[in-house]
Amino acid sequence: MENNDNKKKVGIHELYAKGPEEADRLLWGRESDPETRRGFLRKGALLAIGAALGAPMVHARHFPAGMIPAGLANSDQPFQIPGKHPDLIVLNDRPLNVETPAHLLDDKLTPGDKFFIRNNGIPPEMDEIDANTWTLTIEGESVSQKKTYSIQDLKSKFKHHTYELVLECGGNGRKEFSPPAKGNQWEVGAVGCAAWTGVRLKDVLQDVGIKSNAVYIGYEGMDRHVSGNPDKKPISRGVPMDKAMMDESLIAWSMNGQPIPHQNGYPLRLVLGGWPASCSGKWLTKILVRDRVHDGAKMAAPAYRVPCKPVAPGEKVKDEDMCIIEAMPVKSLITYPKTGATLKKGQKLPIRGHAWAGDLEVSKMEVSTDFGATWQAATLEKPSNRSAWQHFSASVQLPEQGYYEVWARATDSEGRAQPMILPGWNPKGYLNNACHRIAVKVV
Ligand SMILES: Nc1nc2c(c(=O)[nH]1)N[C@H]1C(S)=C(S)[C@@H](COP(=O)(O)O)O[C@H]1N2
Ligand SMILES: [Mo]
Repeated sequence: MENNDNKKKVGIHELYAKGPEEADRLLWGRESDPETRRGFLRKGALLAIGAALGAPMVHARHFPAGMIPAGLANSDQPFQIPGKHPDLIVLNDRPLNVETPAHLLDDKLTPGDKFFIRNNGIPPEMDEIDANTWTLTIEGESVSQKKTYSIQDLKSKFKHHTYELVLECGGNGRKEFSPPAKGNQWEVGAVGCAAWTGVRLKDVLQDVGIKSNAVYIGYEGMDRHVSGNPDKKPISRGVPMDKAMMDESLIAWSMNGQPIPHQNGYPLRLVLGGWPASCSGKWLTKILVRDRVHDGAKMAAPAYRVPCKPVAPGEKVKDEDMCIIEAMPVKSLITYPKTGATLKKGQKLPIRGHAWAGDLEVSKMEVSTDFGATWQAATLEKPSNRSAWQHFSASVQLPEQGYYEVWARATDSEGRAQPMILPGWNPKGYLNNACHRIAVKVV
């Protein structure tokens, strides 16, 4: 059974928690009549309440100011993010950070409603976004001339490409770090692989004209800093030119043949598969071509960096000894069965999952049911393209009644395998690619 205990409420609940007066001020403003305490909800407030309730409040104009919608009052009500599967796990609601339980990643390509959300700031509201007037500007020290494109320009000027690309948060697996690392306590589900459609970043950069001194690109998006300070960006990261110029590096407007979901960057985002997903800017408005390593928000140490040399758990590391994370390490996930599955003695247990390895290919996949004493080869499919995840499957026989764990281990094309236990502790809790384990019982 799913456990909703760790699911928190959306920001609207916190707003009501400030008391009816504050809620009144923020939601109803002057439009509320103090005599009758009736009034018109502000447009933004209506949307926020609709989002929190999972449906628009039809008779909103009759709803008394200051009253808490009954649909929000029950603290047991599962939190529902519009367009997202109800069983996703909310780790934080301001900013919104939501992970996918492993068994919900069983699809070959992760559907939009199951794709994790990692926000560093406050996304633009849907009613602030107009895909028809949206523009992307390419500028920076290393462009010959600044240039702006509408989404229509991108679609009509450049060849369209579709690639299956893995996005995994650099902090996926942080929960296992000991001593613990601050930040979202991701378990295993800050990862997904979708078919992204757009234009190649390199085609656009070539059209703009790039100077020979270009070393890095950086992005800016339309989201706002949580402080509300308009001069601060929540995040503005990037990648070296080599990664930017790869065939698979996309400026995308579509995910699995649909518009990109709001929380995943609608209407336009960068998709740089295989690297920390923090490089893949959402709500993309600007790309900077830099003559130096990009120095936007969350590029400086210690964000998205690990010690350049291994350190002991808990050790303090100086900023200058922290190096930027590039391609993500080899990893895999068992997506079927779900942990806790039971089967009858004599039944064979089918196992499925995915494996990925940054910009490399996964060359071997194995499973173990005896805590790693012996390993059995799994069937591993080829990737559709570079930086796509690869599906694996196996069938195991469990000898007698009792508790078992299924462990899965991937090895990349350079011979590096996933470790069984947490690899290289680091202060910020990045790059945990330890083997995934699930529990099963034979009864
Ligand atoms: N504009 C913008 N882009 C962003 C972020 C953000 O907060 N704002 N978060 C980054 C991080 S840290 C991750 S892990 C991925 C998450 O992508 P997703 O929310 O679509 O899963 O988006 C990246 N791009
Ligand atoms: Mo991330």
